Amino acid sequence: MNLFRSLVAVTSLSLATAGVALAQENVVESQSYTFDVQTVVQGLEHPWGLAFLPDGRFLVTERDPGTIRIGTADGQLSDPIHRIEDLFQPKGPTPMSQAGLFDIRLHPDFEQNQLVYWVYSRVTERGSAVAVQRARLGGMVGRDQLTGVEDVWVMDEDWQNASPVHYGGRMLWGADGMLYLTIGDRYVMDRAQDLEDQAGAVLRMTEIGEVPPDNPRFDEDANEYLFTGGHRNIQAIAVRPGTEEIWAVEHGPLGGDEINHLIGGNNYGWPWITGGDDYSGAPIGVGTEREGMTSAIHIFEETVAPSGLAFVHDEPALQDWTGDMLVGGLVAEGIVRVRLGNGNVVDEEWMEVGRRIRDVEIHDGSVWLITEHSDGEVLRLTPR
Ligand SMILES: [Ca+2]
Ligand SMILES: [Ca+2]
Repeated sequence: MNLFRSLVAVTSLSLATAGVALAQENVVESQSYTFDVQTVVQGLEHPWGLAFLPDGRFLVTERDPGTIRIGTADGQLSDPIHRIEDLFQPKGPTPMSQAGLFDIRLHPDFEQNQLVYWVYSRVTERGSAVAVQRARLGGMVGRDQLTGVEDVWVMDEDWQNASPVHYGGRMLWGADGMLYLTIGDRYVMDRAQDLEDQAGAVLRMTEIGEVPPDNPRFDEDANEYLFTGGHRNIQAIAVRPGTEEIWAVEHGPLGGDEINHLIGGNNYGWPWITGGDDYSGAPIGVGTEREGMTSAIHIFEETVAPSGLAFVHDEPALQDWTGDMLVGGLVAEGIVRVRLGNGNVVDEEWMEVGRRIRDVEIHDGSVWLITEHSDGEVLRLTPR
């Protein structure tokens, strides 16, 4: 069974040794490194978020069943340790639905408090709300449990609706200890420029979902959770190592995926300023600049469909890439490595993996990816 499409950059090799689920070994080539690709676990249902525990195991979310499982580097995968209640799913078959369980991240003080946070689409009377939930991970290895499950934040009723797309759904702990949450425009583009609206934005909140006293000020009607506005749909966000800067890679319209350095109080312009065209082919917006709006640092010429972001930092095995962004791509079916210099992109390298990539992590000298399929996998790319 060849899990990978036949691609120039991916060559099947005969497998000398096989672990529990290391069913296939492949190679991804880049300018600096040749990576061996291991399928660490497979059979996941639309995996969405991947987060490593201090003991080296990982948490992985499955989108539509709304489940959280634990995996190990040697290919073991637990049964679900948790299933989200009140998960929103559209009624009837909706093949394009993006609803379900999204990102998962450990609290910055996880070793002290064992708190895990995740983002999901919660069912409500008005359809669905983006919500952040947390629980404490406890129990013994092999009998892990999430206890004390509670919603720490639920999107205001005014902004809830039943659209099953453009949720955003990534979260991040800032260097300031605040929780940053991305919410897409819910496929109603003008919502991104309504700064009262929690959609089409990045929100900033405390660990218990409250408005921090030092949130940026937009105009007096703006939503008090707003950190940045004017976004289409961000699913790739990270702190740039060695700084407190927050960077995001955003799904644009056709040919308009973009990189932004997020500065609190800024409006990133969607749909007024953007690269690319509407998926219908019609032009959108007024160009790529407008007064009072922040232009993208970079607009990708080809569609990435950016879905996860990790910076390379302090990784001897990936020394040549120190400081670079690794962007996972659904449409790119691989990773795009981006080097920043002087506030611009100075190098861009596309590496084809042959699978729709949903999240990227760097751990233990390897690049770890999850693939977003209904038989999704955790892949480990280790440089030779
Ligand atoms: Ca992750
Ligand atoms: Ca923009």
